[in-house]
Amino acid sequence: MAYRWKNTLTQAEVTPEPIWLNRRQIIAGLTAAGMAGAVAGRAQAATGELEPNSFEDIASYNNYYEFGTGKNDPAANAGALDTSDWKIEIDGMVDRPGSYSLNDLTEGLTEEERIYRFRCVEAWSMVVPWNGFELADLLAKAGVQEGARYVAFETVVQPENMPGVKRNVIPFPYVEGLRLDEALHPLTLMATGIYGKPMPNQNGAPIRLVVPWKYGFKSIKSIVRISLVTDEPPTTWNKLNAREYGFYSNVNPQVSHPRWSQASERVIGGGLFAKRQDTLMFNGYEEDVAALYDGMDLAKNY
Ligand SMILES: Nc1nc2c(c(=O)[nH]1)N[C@H]1C(S)=C(S)[C@@H](COP(=O)(O)O)O[C@H]1N2
Ligand SMILES: [Mo]
Repeated sequence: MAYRWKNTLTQAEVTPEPIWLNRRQIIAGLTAAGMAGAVAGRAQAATGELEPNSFEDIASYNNYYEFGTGKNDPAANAGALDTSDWKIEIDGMVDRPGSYSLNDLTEGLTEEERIYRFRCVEAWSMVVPWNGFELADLLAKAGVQEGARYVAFETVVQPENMPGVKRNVIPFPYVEGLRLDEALHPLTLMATGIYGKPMPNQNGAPIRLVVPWKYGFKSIKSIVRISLVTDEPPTTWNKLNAREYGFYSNVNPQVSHPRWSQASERVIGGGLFAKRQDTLMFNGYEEDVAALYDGMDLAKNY
């Protein structure tokens, strides 16, 4: 896999506005592939004026409960994660089910970098330069069968390597899910690295989901199973507290968490100059994803 990478995007490097408007005007006429590119490009342009967080920020302030509940626990403990000979089971309603190595899985797929906003339900945020490929491409390889409506994901469990699993801090394996159309959206990424480097263990090595318009807990780490299913799959935080964590969990500044407001977020990094900023509808990806939820009551389907 080849990837291209630039550490930072300056204002001059993002598409100049007049050209950009032009692309948006012709978007209706694009093919599916062209559309995916345009959406990704727009996401890039939308975050292009933002400075990605440092590698150190991204790899040292984490949520990965298998390695402990503290923000520093994953960086301290995830060195023990065994990522050798990684296999992902693809099962359910697919034409080509099986146990795939990472190489088998990613062969022929285009790896790119995507600079995305990342917003945790706990009301902090970062900007992360991910490397990865579109989940849609992987699902196309597996061959999604008619009747599949949801995609379920599962994280590895290695009790001997995972202090949080040993102590049962929450039920494991960690599981997550997306509606099929969310899974197929061009913004939905299977990430294998950050800053052009292999994914740090604490960020979900060797491969994790990234769904930038949803709260961070939807972006499940260290995936070992992907299942195409008919019914809405159980998801870890929803099982733990359905009133606080819904299946959709789209970033929405107007829908408060029962215990705190989601209207603004603490920006990680900057040390003494840490600041708060307003949270954006769908985390800034409204233009690209709002149509997925046309006619849905977003306060009910939180
Ligand atoms: N398996 C697993 N995946 C997980 C989590 C977890 O505890 N276990 N935490 C989630 C939460 S709450 C967030 S905010 C993000 C954090 O990702 P990061 O540490 O790369 O910033 O991972 C998500 N994926
Ligand atoms: Mo989170």
